[in-house]
Amino acid sequence: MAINLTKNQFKEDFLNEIHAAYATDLDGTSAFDQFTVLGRLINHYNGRNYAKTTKKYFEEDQKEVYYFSIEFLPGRMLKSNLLNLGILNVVREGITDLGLDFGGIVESEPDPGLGNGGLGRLAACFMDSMASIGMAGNGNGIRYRYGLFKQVFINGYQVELEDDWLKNGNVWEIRRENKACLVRFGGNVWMRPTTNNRLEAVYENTEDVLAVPYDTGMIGYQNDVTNTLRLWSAEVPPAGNEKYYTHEQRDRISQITQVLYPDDSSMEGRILRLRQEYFFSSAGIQSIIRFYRKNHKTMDELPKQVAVHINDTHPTLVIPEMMRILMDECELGWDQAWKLTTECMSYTNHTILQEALEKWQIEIFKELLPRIYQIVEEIDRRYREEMLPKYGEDIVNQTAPLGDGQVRMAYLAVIGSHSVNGVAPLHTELLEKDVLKELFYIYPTRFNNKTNGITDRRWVQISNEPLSNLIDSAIGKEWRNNPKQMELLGQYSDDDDFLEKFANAKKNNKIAFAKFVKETMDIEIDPEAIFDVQIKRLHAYKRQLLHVLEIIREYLQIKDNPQAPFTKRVHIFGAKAAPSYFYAKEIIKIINALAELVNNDPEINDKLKVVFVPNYGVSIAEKIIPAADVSEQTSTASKEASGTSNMKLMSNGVLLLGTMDGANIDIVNAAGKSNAYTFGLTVAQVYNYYENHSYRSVDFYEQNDELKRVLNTLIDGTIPGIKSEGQDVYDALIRYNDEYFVLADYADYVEKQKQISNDFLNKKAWNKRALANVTASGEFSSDYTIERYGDDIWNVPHTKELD
Ligand code: DL6
Repeated sequence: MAINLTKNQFKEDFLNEIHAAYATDLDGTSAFDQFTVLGRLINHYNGRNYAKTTKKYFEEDQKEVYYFSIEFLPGRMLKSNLLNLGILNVVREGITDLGLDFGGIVESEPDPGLGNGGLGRLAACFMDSMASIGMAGNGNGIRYRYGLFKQVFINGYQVELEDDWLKNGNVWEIRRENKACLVRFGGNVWMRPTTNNRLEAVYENTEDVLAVPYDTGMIGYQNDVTNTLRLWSAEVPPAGNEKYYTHEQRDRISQITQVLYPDDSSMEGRILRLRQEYFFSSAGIQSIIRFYRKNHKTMDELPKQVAVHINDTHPTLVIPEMMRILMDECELGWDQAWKLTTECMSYTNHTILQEALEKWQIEIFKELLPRIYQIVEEIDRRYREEMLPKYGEDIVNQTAPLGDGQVRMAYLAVIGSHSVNGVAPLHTELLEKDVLKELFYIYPTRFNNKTNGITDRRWVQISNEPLSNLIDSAIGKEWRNNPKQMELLGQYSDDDDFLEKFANAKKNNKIAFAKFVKETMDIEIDPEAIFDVQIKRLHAYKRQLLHVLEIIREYLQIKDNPQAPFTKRVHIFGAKAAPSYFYAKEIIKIINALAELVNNDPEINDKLKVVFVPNYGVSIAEKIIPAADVSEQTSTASKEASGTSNMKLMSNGVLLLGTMDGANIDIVNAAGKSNAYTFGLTVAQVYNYYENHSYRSVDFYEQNDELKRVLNTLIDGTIPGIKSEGQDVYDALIRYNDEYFVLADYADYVEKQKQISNDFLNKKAWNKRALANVTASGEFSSDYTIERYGDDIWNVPHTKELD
């Protein structure tokens, strides 16, 4: 239910809260103060519901999901909380009545940078969906003091600045010091016989870290449910603990929750990452077991009450940690502990890239986590003992948790879980046939697919109000509860009047984005142009380079023939590169150098523009997506597990330009092939190249004059802003045989880009195809994804009926 609040009541509450918080009248407050007061009011309005939800789960002894993720990327929460409480309009009107700027207040909220990309945003969509479909679900992660990093461009280069997002506090979180626990690192551990014939773990010289939880309410969509996202902060244990902490140790402890993904190119960085992973895994499992024991005398019911989800390999240590607690603290034997643990655990794989399947050197692991290592060793020993007679040495050596001097996290996650899923049908198939094929052979029934999803509440209702209002006026509001109802828009596909309104909504979004670009980047862009968007992490496999080559091609085309007709384009990028990923940073520099060249060439004028919006994150995405016309999803076939920006763009009426990879395939199937542009090698062709070692990028270079000319601009001074970057990319593509088949896909990609330029001119046909994408987008709502996780993996019910 929406909260019952009148505008006048709200205004009175707001003014009272301003006085209480700041002891001043409105005119003495900043936009951030006003935001904080709104946040406090929301907490006040929702506090009882939040408490009620928690109590209900406890009293009814409900099974709960604990979603462990190293990233959560929730975005700003003010508007989403207001929307979910059903008071967005009342509050906005009240704020405006008071003469304040609602938009400015929204913008003053820091955007928590607690994630890097799709992985973290998916976790945030899942939190929103769990609460909104009435599922008892908790998030468990790390409260990074500085998050990822703030990206700025200096002379076109990415520079990483500290993102001090917590400097003015965080109105949404509740510090729960009474629920803190200790996490132990290092030292020695030995097993001492006890009087009741057991072995007890004795720890010596450990470094103990206090894990303090900060809880944030995840408010469900107008259903009185509020779940919890629990983020842990590392602190020095309070005085009174018998241990003395040196300055160095104190520093090391606070480092644990300083930044997301510390640079792992050094040993020190790798150790820190492992500390982070164990820290939040241990703290989370300790708090789950502590809570369970309040209601239960034995541990037998644990899997009936608790589902622990391992989001990618980072939280895999929940498996040995749960074993540790069940054996060392709850005094269970190995077999029972293992049975309970595997029944609780489930794992999602999010990548097929070998480099992203985490492995830890045994030496480091053992020293940092001696007791956990003993348990992993025993898991490994028992796995080998059981599987060797059945599957033989080769398969067992390839799949055991320990091998090549490393702890192999993905294998440990599969072996210790009852369910393993990929995130799109193709991805799951590749896990089964390739990446994890031996484990699939051993555990065929464990594997399943759960296609990703996104929440339309943030990605349409909040970020695209013009479109949302139009949908309401056409098919009513039920789609807001049941996104599949967007199918009803199909009836308007030939309705000129509706298509015009639909086009107007897009145009208004484009005008708003153009204004933002002008104000923040001082670049003038024409809302009539095609807004061609690529927003995602910068990675070679995602092939932002194809897009770069297309910009160069278009640039040369205009320069060759300035008077020829040209469909105007704005190429829009948003992307961060990992700080130690040199090649990705070179690509950023090239894009910025191209922007400099193209945007300032009077002959190009406004035919072509390049906009690389710095510091890409949720809030920037909310501005770009509603304004987009073309969604570039150009990964090499087989490499993108799913992609989710493709789904967000789809539900905002954007036509996909993509390879048949990840969830692009499902989007094209849903929207219809004629409503998307697909190009490039198929997965079979890519694998064929691998198997026969037959790819020669230089052949593509030699055989395509246009491609040759475009590539040569990287090294011939055409783009004055670049130096070695151009040469490095050129070498990677030609001398080092183009790992991701950019040149093989170039011609087809360009062909589709030309079609786009042509098709865009027929406005009506374009709008009709854009609408077909919105109409078909409902099935990619994360509400349905979460429903499937609940039914098939977690066995946790939800209260809301979905279509
Ligand atoms: O499942 C969420 C998201 C997928 O949509 C992306 O395709 C995938 O790249 C991403 N995976 C990761 C993990 N590491 N890597 N690489 O971020 O997950």
